[in-house]
Amino acid sequence: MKFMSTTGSRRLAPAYIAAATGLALALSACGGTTNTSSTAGGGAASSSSAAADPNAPIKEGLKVAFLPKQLNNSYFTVTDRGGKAAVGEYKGVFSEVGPSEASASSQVSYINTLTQQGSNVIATSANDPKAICSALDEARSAGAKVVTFDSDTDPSCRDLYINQATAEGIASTQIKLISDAIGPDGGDIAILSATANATNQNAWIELMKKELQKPEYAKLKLVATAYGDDNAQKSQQEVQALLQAHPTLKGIISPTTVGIAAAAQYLSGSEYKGKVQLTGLGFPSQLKEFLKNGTMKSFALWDVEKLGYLAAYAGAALASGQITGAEGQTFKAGTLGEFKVGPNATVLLGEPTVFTAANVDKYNF
Ligand code: RAM
Repeated sequence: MKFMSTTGSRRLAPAYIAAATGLALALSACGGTTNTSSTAGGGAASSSSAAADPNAPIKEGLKVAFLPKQLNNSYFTVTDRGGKAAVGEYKGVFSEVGPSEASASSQVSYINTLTQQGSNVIATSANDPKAICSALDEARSAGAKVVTFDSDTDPSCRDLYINQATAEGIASTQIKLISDAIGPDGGDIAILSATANATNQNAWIELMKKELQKPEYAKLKLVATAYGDDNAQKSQQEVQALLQAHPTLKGIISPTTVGIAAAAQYLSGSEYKGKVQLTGLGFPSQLKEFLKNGTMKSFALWDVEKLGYLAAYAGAALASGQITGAEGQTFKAGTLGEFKVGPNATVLLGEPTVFTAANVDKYNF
């Protein structure tokens, strides 16, 4: 898979992320308003073959629903906060629904309900590439536009995928970080992932395996992949099991905000602190103490709030006829500016940022 930036030369570095929390400013206008969108529905949404009109105004009163992998995961609290801010800006009606655990088909019943309620936009991070496809097909037949963000479905099941950063960049960054943390002697490493079906984590794992084949990583050996299901307790149990089963383990990569926080917590209070390295994808606010107490040296993430904000604007652009999802079309995402649709109906947010003890205090998400 290849993802392309809209804004080609747009290089989004730490400063870009630093502005993230500014979005919170826009929160007040949204959500609670019972600005019911009785007319915003089916009309434009069902005109699948209509040409895109980049100058079409965003319709008022669009019903925009965010359906995360699971509700009790702070990653999605932040994406959905960004989504809510965007929906408030364009005077839509925001809602958030979702399961309490991230199993493959746990989102299906929520999609069905949203379809019945006449949602105009469903923005979802998929727990499985296929399990929600027929429910999404029904939603689209009923006139909804479907935007995936964070974790994609099969591309045929949605109108657009908002990618947080290229999968290749996310994978190579994590391998580089674990390699640097362990040092030139290398050794055995393991991955602590989220759920076994997650499209995003599985894509990154495949690309990390590919990256490990490069000569510079010849001394790193991936010995196991475990799944903590984005559940803190299970993630910690999996870390313990990895350490017991692989006494030679030198490092763990956890490409999930839930997994990495649980692993850091466990390692920090154990004999392995500073001996078994840990990196992956996590929130600066949750992990800074572990950078400072010697449990971790670095980790990465992207601007989570802006991911939700962009997804909400992309959904509105689709539902208002500004774009249809064809490559090369452009739309404006509020304060983030203009984005272009890349290949495979994908829009790219930016690039991952690496956090270390030296820069982590600059970030407050
Ligand atoms: C977890 C989820 C999410 C992933 C982040 C990095 O919160 O699994 O899908 O993108 O981690």
